[in-house]
Amino acid sequence: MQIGIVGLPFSGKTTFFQTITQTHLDAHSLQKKDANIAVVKVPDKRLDILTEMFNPKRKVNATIEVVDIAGVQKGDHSSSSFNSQFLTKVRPNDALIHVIRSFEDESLPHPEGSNDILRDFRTFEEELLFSDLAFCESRLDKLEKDITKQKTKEQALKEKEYVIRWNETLQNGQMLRDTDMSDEEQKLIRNYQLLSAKPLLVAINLDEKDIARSDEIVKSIKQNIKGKNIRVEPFFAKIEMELAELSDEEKEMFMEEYGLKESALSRLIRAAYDLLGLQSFFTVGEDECRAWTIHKGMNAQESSGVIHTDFYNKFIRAEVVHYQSFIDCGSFAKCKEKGVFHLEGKEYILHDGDIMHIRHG
Ligand SMILES: Nc1nc2c(ncn2[C@@H]2O[C@H](COP(=O)(O)OP(=O)(O)O)[C@@H](O)[C@H]2O)c(=O)[nH]1
Ligand SMILES: [Mg+2]
Repeated sequence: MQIGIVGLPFSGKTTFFQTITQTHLDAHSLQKKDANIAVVKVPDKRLDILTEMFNPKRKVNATIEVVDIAGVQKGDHSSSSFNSQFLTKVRPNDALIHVIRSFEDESLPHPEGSNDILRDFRTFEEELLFSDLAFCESRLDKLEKDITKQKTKEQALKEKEYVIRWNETLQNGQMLRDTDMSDEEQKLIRNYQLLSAKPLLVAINLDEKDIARSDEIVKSIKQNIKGKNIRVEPFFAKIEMELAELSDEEKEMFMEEYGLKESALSRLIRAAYDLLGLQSFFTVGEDECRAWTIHKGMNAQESSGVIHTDFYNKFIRAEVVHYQSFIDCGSFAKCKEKGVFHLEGKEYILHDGDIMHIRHG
């Protein structure tokens, strides 16, 4: 799973990227690290608590890949200003984070001359839409040709129906991420890497002087930015940058002073994870406490395959207890006594936060 950070120059993308890679970098992935791509840990308080209880040798968070993508220039309303180099980097991502600048700095002028969150949001949305429209048009040409050939006719006719519908949606100014789609259609759209279909997290980089007003600002923005696979989250790049330099103890004091409950970066990463339709289940023990990433709706057998293909192939049963029930009971023994521990077959659909032990052959 990979998330691309996009937005206008000087909006705070690289600052955001650097702070998350400093504070949430996965120790296992240090070797992989290069300037623009990093494997980032998905923070999870539940895993922290399980780790405290089991005191294992290792704690392994779920991870997600984040890419810092430069290269959108000033919005040009007449035609697409996404160049091919930019598109090549954006297309493979499963979701996008659009960083929008809302901080003031005279020494660093906004490329459009002033801050305007909704204008920047809409300009970028238009670009995504234009890019997808261009794709649909050229795809339709190609499909028309395929329809004339016996070998490709059947598949092309089926696909054409989809592409015509996407084209209409886009012509109406609607993003593909807002529409209902069958599984087959979603798969096709992912293969084509259409941009307006990707889940979008709008990350507003607020000015630190707006900290007291941040709820109010975000509330009004949210009234204008709505949709199925879109979310708006504020953050303060400058404050996060300062936080990243501090020890844990200093961090706590600093956050209290600003009235912050949680690092915004943790919140943003979790929001992106959720937006991607992902969730976690846990495995626990003396060796390791670990959060595993699965898609919502996956069953016990599919989920066990995320750990190891052998577990998938030789799956017998899963012993499952939900995190909250486990915490309420305090131990596995107590869970068994209270009957909250349950034995499940391969069809069992996992819940976010299930603790699972797999029995296999
Ligand atoms: N004052 C202020 N400066 C910021 C903030 N976020 C980023 N900057 C500065 O703005 C400049 C551009 O940020 P950068 O993250 O490189 O933007 P990018 O072009 O989107 O990657 C850098 O000098 C940052 O230190 C912020 O919230 N407040
Ligand atoms: Mg940058």
